[in-house]
Amino acid sequence: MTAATATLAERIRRDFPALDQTVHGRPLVYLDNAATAQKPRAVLDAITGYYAGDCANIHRGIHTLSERATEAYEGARGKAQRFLKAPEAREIIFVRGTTEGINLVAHSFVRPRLKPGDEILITAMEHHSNIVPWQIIAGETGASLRVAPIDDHGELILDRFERMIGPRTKFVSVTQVSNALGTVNPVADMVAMAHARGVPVLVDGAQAAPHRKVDVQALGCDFYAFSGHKVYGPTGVGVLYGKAGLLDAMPPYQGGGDMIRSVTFEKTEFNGLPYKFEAGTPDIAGVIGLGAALDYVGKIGLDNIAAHEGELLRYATDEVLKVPGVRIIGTAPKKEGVLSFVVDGVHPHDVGTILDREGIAVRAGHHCAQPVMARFGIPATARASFAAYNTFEEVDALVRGIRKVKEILG
Ligand code: C6P
Repeated sequence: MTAATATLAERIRRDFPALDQTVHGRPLVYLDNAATAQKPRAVLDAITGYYAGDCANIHRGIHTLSERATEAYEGARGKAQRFLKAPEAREIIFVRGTTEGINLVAHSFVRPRLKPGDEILITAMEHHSNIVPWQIIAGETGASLRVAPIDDHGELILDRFERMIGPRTKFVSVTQVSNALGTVNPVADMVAMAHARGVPVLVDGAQAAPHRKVDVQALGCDFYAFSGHKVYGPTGVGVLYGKAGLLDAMPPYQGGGDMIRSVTFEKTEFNGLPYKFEAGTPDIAGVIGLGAALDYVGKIGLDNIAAHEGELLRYATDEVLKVPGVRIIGTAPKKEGVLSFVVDGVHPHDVGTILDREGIAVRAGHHCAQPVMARFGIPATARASFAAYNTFEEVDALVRGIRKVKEILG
């Protein structure tokens, strides 16, 4: 631990009202950040500010409140563009979250290109959101889903992945960071491998965007999706980045208001980017809150966040492994933010329940990654996941909690 990183967590904790509470009489230790992160006051204020002062629909009215709301909403698009280093603001589509971003690409971009015998390639560490949409469109078109394997550490077997990209591969969709294992994938290399064979790639950034700088141009990916609520923003809002040329050529995902230029009963002319993909009144407050969250993260600095969380993960890994009978699931050399573990003879749900009695919030279950659990031959894990505001003392509390689990049930 360095003084600088300790100061970072301690300084910013005060920005998060939810952290300042007790649970079952103990100070809350919130280690379920991969599920959703807590929100800083700046985000809560931005949401309240919209509802209290600027509440109006966007892109429609010429009145002042509507103009203010539109400005804040479109301002957030610019923030998301800079956050991802996307070349153009119109390449940023506001969606409900990573899940909707992936579904949009599956249905508007990939499905129309599929014919029987075609393949979509994913990896064995994907979240259900990056499996099920592909299964659905494969089932509808006679295409199939191929899965690149991972090794016993939870690391992608890269040469197997590369060899699986063949003439039938029409699309590759991969996670940058595994939510169940913490593995960081070499996505820039994976994109290059796919592009060398002319195959477009979507990167699921749900667990990466909160923890590291993302540069979609450096990654070279065609699409990138992340969720606002894991980046200290509100639930119900996220971002899909797509290369303008691809988005332009895609049909809309949904029809409705705002995504049209003109409508008659005979014909509709669609709006341009990004509005073609934002049918209906969006989550205006959510988008504005997301903009505030990206500002907040930018102020702290993703490099500082990454350095702090890296130290927390190393410390937690060392300390948890000192407890006899605890096994870490996911031991790839490059990991981020996530410590999944099992305690010999104790069901992970019981681990989660006992930790909760100690005020410690972890997730226990399959983490919406059942195939990962199957790969490791376990039904579930307990998962501690870190954010910028977590401290080394909280890791100590987690380790004490695990020892208590062992005392009670081990
Ligand atoms: N993982 C977790 O506890 P949504 O639900 O659309 O915001 O994000 C879906 C998603 C997609 N990909 C990855 C890698 C994810 O981790 C998630 C969400 C949470 O691990 C909730 S299941």
